[in-house]
Amino acid sequence: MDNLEHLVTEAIAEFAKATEPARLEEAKSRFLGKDGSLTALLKGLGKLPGEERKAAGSQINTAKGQIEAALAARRDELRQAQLDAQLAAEALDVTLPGRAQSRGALHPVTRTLERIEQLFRSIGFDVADGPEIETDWHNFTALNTPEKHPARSMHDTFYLQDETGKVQEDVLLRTHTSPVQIRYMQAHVDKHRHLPTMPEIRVIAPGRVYRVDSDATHSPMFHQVEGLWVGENVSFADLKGVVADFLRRFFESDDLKVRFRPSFFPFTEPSAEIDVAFMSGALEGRWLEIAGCGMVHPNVLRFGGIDPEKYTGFAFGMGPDRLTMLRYGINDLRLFFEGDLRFLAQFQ
Ligand code: 2NM
Repeated sequence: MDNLEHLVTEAIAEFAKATEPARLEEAKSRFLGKDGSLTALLKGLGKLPGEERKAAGSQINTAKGQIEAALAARRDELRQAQLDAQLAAEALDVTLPGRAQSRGALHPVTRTLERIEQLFRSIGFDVADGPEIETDWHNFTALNTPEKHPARSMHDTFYLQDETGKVQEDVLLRTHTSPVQIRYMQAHVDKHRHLPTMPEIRVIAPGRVYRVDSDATHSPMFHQVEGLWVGENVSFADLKGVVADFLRRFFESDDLKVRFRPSFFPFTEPSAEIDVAFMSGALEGRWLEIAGCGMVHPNVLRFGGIDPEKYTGFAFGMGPDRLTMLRYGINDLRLFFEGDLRFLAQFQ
């Protein structure tokens, strides 16, 4: 039967054309299904005379077997192809180099702050902090800053608003860490009120401070470290010794030149600016303004609860941001606060 052979060839070709299992099953039903070509031939057998029917039946069954074998083979092929595609899609190249774990590091200003804290702790200073949202009293009044002082204007100080958006004259972002010193003095006095003489106060207050100012050398948020030493007979000579020793240790330079230049602050009297000059390196011989200091004003001691007739003290304030810029040769303060990893990753 010629057309049987033809049918088998056709089925094999149709199966080969099916590239998806669903198409293959459609092709299958065209040949082997209820209304399929081969099924039609089998149904036609009944019309044939006995002898012929037997021979034709056997030939049709042979063809059916060939078609079924071709179908099974094509099913296997498609299953294998599907598996190959999946394996290719999910391929994992175990020979690729691993992804390097990038190492975190402390912010350069944090490193400076930790270094400053460590150096002051080594000479017996406590490290204190306090709120960044302060009252006008702690930030200005207690620091002997008069009502009409320019620092108190909205031009220089960030004031907070209430729920209705109205400026609260009394609540602000601290402009220096001095209010921490006021709070520390009050707590210290209270803690030792049962003693005949108050133990000395030695404390530094590092932290964030805020001023309305923004350019390459000023950020609206920056850092300060202020120090305070109060006791009986604490003098300006003590101040000079402590500060000069600290700066030489901080910059790891025994021959660092340190000079005190008369100046003015409302909270100290007398007051001075502190300049340093390096004896080597890129900045050799140039005087750099690095900190301010002075003997704590009697009014400030009184606001802290301390009798200025019995005790004296010195205080100083410096900018760790600027110290960090000097230490690493950075020329734009804003780099510290932009969070750009290309900058920060250089301090690992
Ligand atoms: C400075 C300069 C001079 C200072 C004063 C006080 C306090 F609270 F004790 F009065 N703390 N820090 C001070 C003195 C800060 O910064 C440039």
